Amino acid sequence: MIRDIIVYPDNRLRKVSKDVLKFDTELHSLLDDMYETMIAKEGIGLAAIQIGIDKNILLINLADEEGRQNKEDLLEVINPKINRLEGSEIYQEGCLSIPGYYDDIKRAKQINVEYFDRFGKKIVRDLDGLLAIAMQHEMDHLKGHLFIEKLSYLKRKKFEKEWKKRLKAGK
Ligand code: QAP
Ligand code: CO
Repeated sequence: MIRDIIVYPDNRLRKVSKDVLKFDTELHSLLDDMYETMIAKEGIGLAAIQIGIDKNILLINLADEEGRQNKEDLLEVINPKINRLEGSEIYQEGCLSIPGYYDDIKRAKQINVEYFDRFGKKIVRDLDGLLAIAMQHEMDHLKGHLFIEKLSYLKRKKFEKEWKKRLKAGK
């Protein structure tokens, strides 16, 4: 089932998500709904809170060299923790909850993360490139944070002004 995406400045996006305790069929159907929603909205990453579920769950599905998203590449990430952050890198980010806005954001270049898959199996991985960026972006959602919070004061003011104008115009 495709769910609605919560859009900025909805306060639900500020909630801190909680750990998943049961790796059951209910979790599996939530993961399936998240995947369907992310693909339908043309996203490469989605956190559960973006559909109003305050659980530590996120998906990442990057495109391959041909620009296609393959389900075999899907990462289902439950209760993630970052063990190590290294280096830094700037990338132009976007977010399904802030449609149409993109800006350069600085994050760690390489990370070591641990998380659980849908069966409760523990995974430990080193990530770099877009995968590392996406993981940090999505993990921020689990703490109630959005990428626009990392903008400079002036850029944030400009964003807020443009966003208000857009909301007023009913878009
Ligand atoms: C997070 O972002 C991310 O504005 C995932 O109109 C960001 O899937 C991962 C999207 C940067 C890696 C790098 C954004 C779709 C999708 C929009 C997304 C829009 C339609 C964003
Ligand atoms: Co996002």
